[in-house]
Amino acid sequence: MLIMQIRKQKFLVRKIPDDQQSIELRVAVLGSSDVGKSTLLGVLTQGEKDNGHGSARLNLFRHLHEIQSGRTSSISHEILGFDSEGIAMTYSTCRTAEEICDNSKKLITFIDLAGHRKYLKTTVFGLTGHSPHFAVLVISAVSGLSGIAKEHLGLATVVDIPIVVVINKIDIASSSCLKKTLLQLQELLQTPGYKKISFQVSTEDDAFTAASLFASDKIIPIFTVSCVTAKGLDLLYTFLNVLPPTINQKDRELLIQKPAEFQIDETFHVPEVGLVVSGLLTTGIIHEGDALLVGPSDTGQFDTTKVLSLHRHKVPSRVVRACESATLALSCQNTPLRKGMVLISQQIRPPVCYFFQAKIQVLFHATNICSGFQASVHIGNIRQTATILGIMGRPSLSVNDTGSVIFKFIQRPECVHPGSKLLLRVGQTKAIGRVTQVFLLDDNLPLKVSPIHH
Ligand SMILES: Nc1nc2c(ncn2[C@@H]2O[C@H](COP(=O)(O)OP(=O)(O)OP(=O)(O)O)[C@@H](O)[C@H]2O)c(=O)[nH]1
Ligand SMILES: [Mg+2]
Repeated sequence: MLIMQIRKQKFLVRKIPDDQQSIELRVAVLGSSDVGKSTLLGVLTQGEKDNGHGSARLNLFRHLHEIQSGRTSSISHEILGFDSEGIAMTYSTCRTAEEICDNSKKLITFIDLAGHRKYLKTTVFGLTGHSPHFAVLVISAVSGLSGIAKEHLGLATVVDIPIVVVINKIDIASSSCLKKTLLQLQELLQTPGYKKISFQVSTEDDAFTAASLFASDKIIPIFTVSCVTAKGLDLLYTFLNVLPPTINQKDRELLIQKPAEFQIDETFHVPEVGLVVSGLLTTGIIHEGDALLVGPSDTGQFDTTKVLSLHRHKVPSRVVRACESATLALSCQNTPLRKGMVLISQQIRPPVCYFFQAKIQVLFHATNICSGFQASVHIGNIRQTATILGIMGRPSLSVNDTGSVIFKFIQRPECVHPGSKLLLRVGQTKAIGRVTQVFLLDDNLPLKVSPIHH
């Protein structure tokens, strides 16, 4: 489906104007299988109700097996816009993604994630690698909070991503069932670890209040909706429309002035187009035609490449600025590309390392974490197994302990910035922290963290 969209766009000549800047919010959608995540996104972005048998989700699927099973397995992106009057720009008000972008002052990119436990790794990558501003946790009013929903909620909380809860399927839930689900959720949010209060949104005024309290990180808003009757969706639209941007224009200008660095989240090979990467531009600005470096390769090298064309929100564009996600077609080069790599301006000396140090806090582990322990480490778009080589000043770490740890990536070097957030995960074991220094591959010199701004 994505390939078809990119192919189709090859024939579109008009591009997003260079000076058009809209607010972009990335929203990850979490929750267990079958609660209606894809359906909710289908209904919000298409502007048409679901039939209760999966009609609304069809546009979001990317693989034939997803259409056949009805189950999301990969990460897909959908856009919803709002014009200057706050009117939702969907595929029912606009014919194309281009029209949605043209007419919108604010664009929301939804990242549809898989609910089934067997895709948990991909879902965690969606939370860490795709850098969402916040997450929507969808729960079915009928079946209530499942184990995996609790796990998703816990993960989003530990990686510090604010959460909005949507209780779906209220059309088929009895009022006692809905009450039970609400109570279950409120009880969970009162347990230690979740320090925020829940706020049920029942009126238009509540939606405004929820947006302002949510922006100052005080509450977890709860919406009750049905994708079949559309009940409650107007309040969700209002909330999404009035939610302020997460970064002010001045801070963003500072990021735009830095040299370009683009995190690669996904790579594709598109027939007739060639090599395509998608991800987030964290700093700087990239124009069509720019020459950049891409890497690191398995040996830590960077290759030169050229940006042949770029798309934002599936629409051809000439420029992408810091804090925007984009899809770039690159000229062929020798290194095979993978997610976790970066595209950087030729002025940058990238912090590539095998070894790095991080201050971590163990959130859950049954016994003690000692030297030699291996786990999957997520740092932004990087996901790789790393070994703990040593813990500073102590032999081991157990639950709730905080310590400074030296890691080594087991497979290949990565580009890691001191100060980056880190999530460590294997089975039930979870730890979070920040990278404090990296040991550069070239000369093994430590690159220390600059003062961290939380
Ligand atoms: N009655 C009713 N059915 C709904 C509603 N929302 C979704 N459904 C149905 O629930 C089923 C599952 O929806 P999906 O959107 O595929 O669920 P999902 O959460 O994306 O599932 P995974 O991709 O496996 O994680 C579909 O048959 C939908 O038609 C709703 O509000 N009411
Ligand atoms: Mg789905």
